[in-house]
Amino acid sequence: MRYPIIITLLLSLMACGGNKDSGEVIDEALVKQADSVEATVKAVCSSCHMWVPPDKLDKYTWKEKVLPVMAAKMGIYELDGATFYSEKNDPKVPAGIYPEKPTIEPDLMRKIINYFNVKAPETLPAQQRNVPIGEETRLFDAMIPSVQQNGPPIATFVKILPDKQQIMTGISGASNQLVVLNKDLSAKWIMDVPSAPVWCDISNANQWLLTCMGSVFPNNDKSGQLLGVNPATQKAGLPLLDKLARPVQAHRLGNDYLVNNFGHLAGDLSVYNAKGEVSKILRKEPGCIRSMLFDWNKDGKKDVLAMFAQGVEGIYLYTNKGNGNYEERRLMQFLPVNGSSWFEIEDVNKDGHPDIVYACGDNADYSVILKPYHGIYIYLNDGKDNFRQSWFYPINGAYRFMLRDFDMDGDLDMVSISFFADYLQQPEEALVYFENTGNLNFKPFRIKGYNIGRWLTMDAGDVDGDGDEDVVLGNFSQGPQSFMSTDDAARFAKGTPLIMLVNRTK
Ligand SMILES: [Ca+2]
Ligand SMILES: [Ca+2]
Ligand SMILES: [Ca+2]
Ligand SMILES: [Ca+2]
Repeated sequence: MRYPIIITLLLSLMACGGNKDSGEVIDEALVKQADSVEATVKAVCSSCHMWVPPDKLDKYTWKEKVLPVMAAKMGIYELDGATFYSEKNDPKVPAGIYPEKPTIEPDLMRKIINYFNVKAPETLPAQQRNVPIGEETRLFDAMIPSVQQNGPPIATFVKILPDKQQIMTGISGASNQLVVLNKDLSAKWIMDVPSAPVWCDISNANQWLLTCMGSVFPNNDKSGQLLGVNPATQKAGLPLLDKLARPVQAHRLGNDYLVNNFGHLAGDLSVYNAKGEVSKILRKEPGCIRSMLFDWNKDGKKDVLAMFAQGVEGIYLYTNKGNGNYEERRLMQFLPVNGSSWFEIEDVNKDGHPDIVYACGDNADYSVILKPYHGIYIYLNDGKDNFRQSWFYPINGAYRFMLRDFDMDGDLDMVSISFFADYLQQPEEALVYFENTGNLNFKPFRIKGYNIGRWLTMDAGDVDGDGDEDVVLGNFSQGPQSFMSTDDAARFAKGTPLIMLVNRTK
């Protein structure tokens, strides 16, 4: 995730440097030095991204994982005998990512390293949950398909087609396929596609837009495609767009296409015309994990909302000014250690102003540790697009959620999944049902099936046509095996590519 985001883990393994001493006594002179350079350190770090207070990561992670990568981004590839990992020799990395010469003095880099070493805690505090994940909900039954993927399941997306009572899923691995299932989870049709299918826009029933990511695992290739799939013939012609940088979503925008080129070190959110040419770059930044069309200012024209999740993390509004012009405004900004993973726009408190529900939990980059600030947040809009946190529930590795009135009592409930759950200590956080109990409070329940797959993708909709909202989950059994046992990993790899949570309300 970022399976898009997923898998930058390789990088973190390669960062190298000193030893892993903990509990070392810090010299008073070093403490003084840290105090004296604080303003400078803030200025250096803030020149590229939102300032991350030292208490957001532990000492070891700062020193051995994050700061070496940051040093390389500032043109410092070696320091005092340590070599810092970079991708500067990859010819596909665009110019300007890695400076030829250091942009700061090596001695300042030493001071930055000392600053975080002095200020950061030995370990992060534990997660604070006011309400534990309670008993198992009786709202859902889990249904498992009879047909299974050859080899470990790698479901790259799931999508419910409620009008047809069908489910679409993407399969990656030895082959890449788009699979359409009937509501009993039997296969209806299967189509080979050139690379991992990760998103499908079905707004035009005669030509679905299928985003194929190229390389799921992080690299600087441009090998993704946008396919036009005819569901009647179950075929796609030549790609509508080709050589895309790890696209993770595309939406139909009139005759144009809005594409999240998630990329890796480089990427963008761009509009392409019908000829396949870029007609507008909305933001030239990698990490656009989620975009949506939404009429934010209620003028009848669809605006674009987009979340970036790599280095610079935030949610941006692109107000549609007509004639293909958009005006950018940042709605929210998040710490680059958050690992932003998903957001939805809902008027949660029904005051007429769209609110933001947000998840963060990607944990495959440079700081693979459990983070007490991972979880799901509700930010209420004051009517002037200022957002105030009104609710937070911590979930390690929170990856996605769907807001629906699952119990049909008139208010929005939520089902969430986590891809980097603390599988060893509290595996039930990988799949949670939050029942809305009023006044913006939610009661968490475990859901049967939380531990039979590694849930990366989900969708909600009425699959079986009985009037209530069902949920489909996709198992991406590969990827970094952090926070899990070998038994867990083996169980996910032997599991089913997807399950359906059949809503029992009706
Ligand atoms: Ca609008
Ligand atoms: Ca609201
Ligand atoms: Ca409800
Ligand atoms: Ca249903």
